[in-house]
Amino acid sequence: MTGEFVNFHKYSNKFPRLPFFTSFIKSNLVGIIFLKLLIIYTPSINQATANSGLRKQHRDDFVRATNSVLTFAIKSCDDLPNFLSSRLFFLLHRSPIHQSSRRIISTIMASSFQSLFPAIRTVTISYSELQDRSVDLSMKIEEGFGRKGLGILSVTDVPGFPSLRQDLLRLSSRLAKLPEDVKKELEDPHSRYNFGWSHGKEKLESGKPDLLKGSFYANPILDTPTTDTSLIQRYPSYCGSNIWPSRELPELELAFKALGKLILDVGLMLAYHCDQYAAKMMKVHEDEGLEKILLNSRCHKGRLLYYFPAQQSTCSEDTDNLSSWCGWHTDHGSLTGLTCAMFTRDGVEIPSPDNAAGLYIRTRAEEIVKVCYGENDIAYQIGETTEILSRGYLCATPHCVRAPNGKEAFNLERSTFALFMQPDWDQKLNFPEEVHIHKEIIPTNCALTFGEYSEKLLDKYYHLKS
Ligand SMILES: O=C(O)CCC(=O)C(=O)O
Ligand SMILES: [Fe+2]
Repeated sequence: MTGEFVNFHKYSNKFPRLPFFTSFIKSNLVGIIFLKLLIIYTPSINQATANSGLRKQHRDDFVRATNSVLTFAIKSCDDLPNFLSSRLFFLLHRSPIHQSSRRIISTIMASSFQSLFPAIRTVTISYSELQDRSVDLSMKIEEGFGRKGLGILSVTDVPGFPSLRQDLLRLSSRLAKLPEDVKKELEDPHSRYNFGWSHGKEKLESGKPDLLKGSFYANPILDTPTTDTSLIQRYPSYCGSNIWPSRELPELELAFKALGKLILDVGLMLAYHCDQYAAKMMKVHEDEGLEKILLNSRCHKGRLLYYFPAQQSTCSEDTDNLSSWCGWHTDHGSLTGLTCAMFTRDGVEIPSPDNAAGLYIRTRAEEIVKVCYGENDIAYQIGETTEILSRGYLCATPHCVRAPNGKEAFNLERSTFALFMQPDWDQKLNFPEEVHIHKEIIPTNCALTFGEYSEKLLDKYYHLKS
């Protein structure tokens, strides 16, 4: 899914904007009508072609050709904002609509209509509602995580959260600016850089090393989840030990653990309500609910992220792209907690200078939206493992991060924190008979542990095993 999306973006960039075509459309009633007809009817024509009795080769050629005209026309006229945006939104919600047209429309909206993205507020649940186990929050869970939901929700008014967020996020640039030899000491190649400092070790969508951001990973709950050397050897990214810069940045450990623990505690409350929601549709075994799985886990992982200022990043190729700071992906574990990012310039906190920069998600309706939530809210997203175990009633959310553009981007840094809550490496996962993601690695009638499942996933998709 992600790959297709990225390829399309490259493909759509090949279409030039021809000034004469733009002025023809804008100054001429016939041009406007032509564009309207093109936008309204291309998806329907493509859908009809896909369902027709033509040979597959011909159907594909035809759809490709009409999509090319549509792409070209929209790219030529991307400053006809109101008409286009409302029309595109309408189309995105139209059903049926040919998949490729849907992708084109949402991608073009995302890449060309910078000021026109729908900026959507997350579904919110207050901390006091969440705390009450007798309240039925199914509607909100469905709106946030359900099959037709937005894909993200946030928890408001969490006591103590604002100061813990600030305390930790302020340390990220100090960590990133430590001398190179100090950061090298904080690296852990054995865990594939899944503990301690990691910079340039992960890959961008282009396949180049990701130098745009630095990450610091640690388990906020357990410094040493196990001393069993065979387990550490087998599951180094879960069973390894934390590495703290105790001399150079001693404040980091406390701040990281305090924030990570709070996001986990709130995540557990949310997990209880997710289980209540899922139980309305399917049988949730007492020991296999999300809350129990997270409660029993020894391998939750925090990630403190620092996005370097633009002129320091060595990769300029991706800067015009929607996923220019962090590529499209779905998180692999159970539930991810996210802070609202902090923007700084020369270490001084500033409001985000570019509204288009930040977290984007692809909703269940295949629409790309910029998500907004309060500075003091904790946002949560479902990971793939929960999507599989809940038979798709709780859906994982594709997301990416867009870098700021233009003058405002100069010297701008972004810091944020993610807590990846995931099952214990020893947790037996009883997969449903029908799974719709990662089918190839999930055996039927056989339970795998989360550790085994993750190994298979790495072998199959990431070819990272040494
Ligand atoms: O930087 C962000 O806001 C999101 C980071 C993220 O998605 C991740 O670390 O998995
Ligand atoms: Fe993520």
